[in-house]
Amino acid sequence: MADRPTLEKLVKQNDVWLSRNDVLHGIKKYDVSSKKIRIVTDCGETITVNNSRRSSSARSLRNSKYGKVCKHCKLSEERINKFVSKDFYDPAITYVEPQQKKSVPKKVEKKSTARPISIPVSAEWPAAAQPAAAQPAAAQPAAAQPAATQPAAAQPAATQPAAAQPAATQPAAAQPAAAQPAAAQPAATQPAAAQPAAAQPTAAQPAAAQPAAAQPADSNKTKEPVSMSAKDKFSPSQKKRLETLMISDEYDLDNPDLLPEFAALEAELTARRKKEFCDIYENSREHMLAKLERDISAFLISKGFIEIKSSLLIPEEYIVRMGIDKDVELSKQVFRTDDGQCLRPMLAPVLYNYLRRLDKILPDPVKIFEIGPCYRKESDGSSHLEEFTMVNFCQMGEGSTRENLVQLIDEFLTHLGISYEIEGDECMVYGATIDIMHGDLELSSAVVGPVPMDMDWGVNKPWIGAGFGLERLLKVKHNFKNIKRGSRSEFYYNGIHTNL
Ligand code: ATP
Ligand code: 9VF
Ligand code: MG
Repeated sequence: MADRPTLEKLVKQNDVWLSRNDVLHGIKKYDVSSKKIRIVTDCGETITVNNSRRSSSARSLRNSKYGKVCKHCKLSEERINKFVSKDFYDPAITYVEPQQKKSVPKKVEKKSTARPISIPVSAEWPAAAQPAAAQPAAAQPAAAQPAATQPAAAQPAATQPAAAQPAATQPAAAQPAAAQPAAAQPAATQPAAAQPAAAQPTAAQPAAAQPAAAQPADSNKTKEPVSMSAKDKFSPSQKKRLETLMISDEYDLDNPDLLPEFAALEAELTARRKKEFCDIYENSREHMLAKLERDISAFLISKGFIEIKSSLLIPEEYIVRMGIDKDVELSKQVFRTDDGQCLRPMLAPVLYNYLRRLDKILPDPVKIFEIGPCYRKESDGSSHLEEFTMVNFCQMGEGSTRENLVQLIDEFLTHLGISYEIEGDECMVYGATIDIMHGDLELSSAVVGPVPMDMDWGVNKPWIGAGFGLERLLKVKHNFKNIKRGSRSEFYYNGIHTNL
C-alpha cells in the first residue's frame, strides 16, 4: 500500500497535461499554491485546477490513456512515451490516502460570521486566460452570502459585574454609574414639556427620493407575480441571476415575448454592469457607504455637532445598563466575546459617557455624533443586516426640544433627498420614540429625553437624539430591493454585483 501521489507530483513527473477532452498537452510551466495548481501548456493555454490527489485531473494523469495529442504543443515521442510507460508510478499498486488524514477526528465545523466562499479558479490568478469551462457562471449567487449566523453561545450578562469594567472607560472622576446617586437625577428635573407628545405627522415632505441613474432600481415589478409564460421562460436560478444583475429596470418580465434568451440577456446585463463599474473606476472611485458617511459627517459638523469615533468592542455591561436585560430581544441579538465584551449593537452607551464627560468641558448645549458599524444577530431579511452602520446624533442641554429634533431631522433628510413620515412608537430602551419612516421602513428612532435611564449614566440634563441606519438610507435613496446592495460586502459594490 502506498499514498496516492499528489497532483503536484504527477504534474512534475509526467511533464504533460491531459485536458478534459483527453487531449495531451506539454507543460511549459506550472505554479503551485496551497490549494491550486496553475499550468501553462506548451500551446499557451492556462489551466487552474484544485491540487487534489482525488481530482479527475489526478486520475487522468495516473492513467496512461489519452485521446489526441495537441498539435500546437509539438510534443516529442519521448515525452509521450514517458507519460504512457510511467516507470515512475505503478498503477498496479493500491494507493491510499495518507494515514494521518484518517486518524484525525473530523472537525466539527463552527459557524462563523464570514462563511468562506468557493472561489472560481479564474479569480486566483486574474492575469491568466482561463478556459471558460473552469469558471462557473454563477459561482457566487446572492444566496451564497452568509445567512444569519449564531456564533458561540451568548455569555450571560450577569457574569460581567460593573466593577469588571475596563478602568479606562470609567476614570475615578467620571462618576461610575453605580456610584451615581439617584438624587442627582431628581425626577422633577424632567420638565413635562420636554416629554415627547404623541407624535403628530408633520407636513414636512422633502423632495422625493431620486434613484441614481447609475443604480437602476430593483423595481417593484420584481415583487409582483410574474406571468406564467415569463416563469416558464427562465428557471428560478436564471431569474435569480437576472435579478442579481438588476434586470427589472430594463426588461419587462411580464412580457416574455419581448425578452431575449437567457444567455443573451445575461451577457447584455453583465456588460452594462461592467460598464457601470468601469465608470465608477474612471470617475468617482467612491464607495457609496463611505461617501454617505462623509456626507452625513460634514452635514452634522456644519450644524455644530462634534464627531466621535469610539471602539466597536464595548463592555457587555453597557448593554445591561441600557436596560437591555437577558429577556429582551436585543440582548439575544448581541455578538458577545468570551471576555465580557461585545460588538456594539448601538452607539448610545458610549455617547452617554461622552455627554457626561463633555458636559464638564464644553459649553452648553453639547452636540455630538458618531457614525460607525453596529452588530446585531438578525434573522429578518431585506431590511436587516447583521453588520450595519448607524449614525447617532444627540444634543444635551439648551434647546433639546421635540421641535428642534424634528427640525434637524427634516434638514438632515432633505439634505439627503429622502422623503419620510413621522410615527409615534414605543421602545423598551427609551419608552416613547419618534419613528422616522419611509413607507413601511423605519429609517430612524428618535427620542426626546430625559429618560429615567439617564441616571444610570450620570446624565442629568434634557437631551434629544436620533439613530439612523445608513444602509437603509441607501436602500431608499437607490430603491434597492435588498439592503445588502449598499452594505459592507464583497458581493456588491455600490449596488452592483461583483461576480460579473
Ligand atoms: P427594526 O425594528 O427595524 O429592527 P430597530 O428598532 O431595532 O429597527 P433601532 O434600535 O431604533 O432599530 O436602531 C436605529 C436605526 O438603525 C433603525 O431605525 C435602522 O435604521 C437602523 N437599524 C437597526 N437595526 C438594523 C439592522 N439590523 N440592519 C440595518 N439597519 C438597522
Ligand atoms: C435615540 C437609536 C441616550 C442621549 C447618548 C443618545 C439617542 C435613538 C437611538 C437606537 C439606539 N437615542 N434606538 O440616544 O439618540 O441605538 O439606541 Si443618548
Ligand atoms: Mg431591530
